[in-house]
Amino acid sequence: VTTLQARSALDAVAAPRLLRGMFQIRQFEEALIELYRRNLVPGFIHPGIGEEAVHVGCGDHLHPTDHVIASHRGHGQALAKGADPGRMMAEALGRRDGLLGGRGGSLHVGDPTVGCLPASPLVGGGLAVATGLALSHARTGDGGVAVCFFGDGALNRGSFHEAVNLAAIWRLPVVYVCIDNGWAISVPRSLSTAGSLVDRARAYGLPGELVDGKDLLSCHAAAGEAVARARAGEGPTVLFFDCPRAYGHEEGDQQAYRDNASVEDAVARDPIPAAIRTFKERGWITDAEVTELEKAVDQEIRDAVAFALASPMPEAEEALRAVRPEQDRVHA
Ligand SMILES: Cc1ncc(C[n+]2csc(CCOP(=O)(O)OP(=O)(O)O)c2C)c(N)n1
Ligand SMILES: [Mg+2]
Repeated sequence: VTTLQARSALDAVAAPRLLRGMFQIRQFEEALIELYRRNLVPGFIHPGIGEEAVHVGCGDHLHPTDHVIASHRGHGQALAKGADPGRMMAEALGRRDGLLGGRGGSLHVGDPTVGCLPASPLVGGGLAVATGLALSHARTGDGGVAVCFFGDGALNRGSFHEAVNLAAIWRLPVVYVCIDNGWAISVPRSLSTAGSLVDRARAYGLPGELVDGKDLLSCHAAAGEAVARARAGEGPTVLFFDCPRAYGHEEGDQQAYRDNASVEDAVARDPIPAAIRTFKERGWITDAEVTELEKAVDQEIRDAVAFALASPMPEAEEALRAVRPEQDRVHA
């Protein structure tokens, strides 16, 4: 795992913005977990607690016209791309004012208006879509970039190899972001994935890097270089973020398959206090400013929850809208 602090371009101006982003994601998910425990959330939720540094480290380099394909652990990925927390909370609750009208729920959060497309229900399903988006950016020459988030569980699907190979041949403007949390539900990576992760990128002639996914400066540096490379027409990068899973696979997962020490180690490597420590050491932020940021985000998330709870359930006939093109339904 490489620490890339020396390569980081973060400074006193950017630091509070990124810290705010991490607070927003953490508080959003904590509020969502609370609503879930009150039985207000249909389906399952997959919190990404402990992955916030990767989300904001990547999102910070993207323009609204760039694209992100979220994974099933995608709340933070979408928020870091600019999704509105209130409409996202409403989406997770299946409400009418949700980002996708309540059709997608937590598993499929996304906001096409800010370039964030929702997760595929298939692990690894976003890889081909992101590659297609990158092809479209390359064809139109608009300078746009696609970023694809996926977990270590997707590394052995054919879609990973097919997508990365084609993107390498065509030098597409895409960044593949593997968040390696060490697990695919209850299967540890050591039982599913052979060989070195970074070698997988090298096999396709691409730069690949294993980055400390709990260190905001490293995440921001690695993502910045990969996005710049893609934007400059120099082709794809595969980034592997080492990010031990600090939470269950889904809310309610007791993790009986895992020893407590590994959970405790992952929880102890919390990226948020670590970033605050670094920022304070460098004189980029004061305790008072941290408290201010946290308070502002707390209010934002309270408002998001209130907005979501006030939103009605969609009408039944809405369920089939946008499932197929309109003419399909006419001729069906
Ligand atoms: C093709 C496919 N196989 C199995 C599943 C069931 N499934 C949902 S999440 C998951 C684990 C994914 O692990 P990983 O990609 O590492 O992401 P993480 O959950 O660790 O963030 C599995 C196996 C699925 N959704 N799609
Ligand atoms: Mg995983």
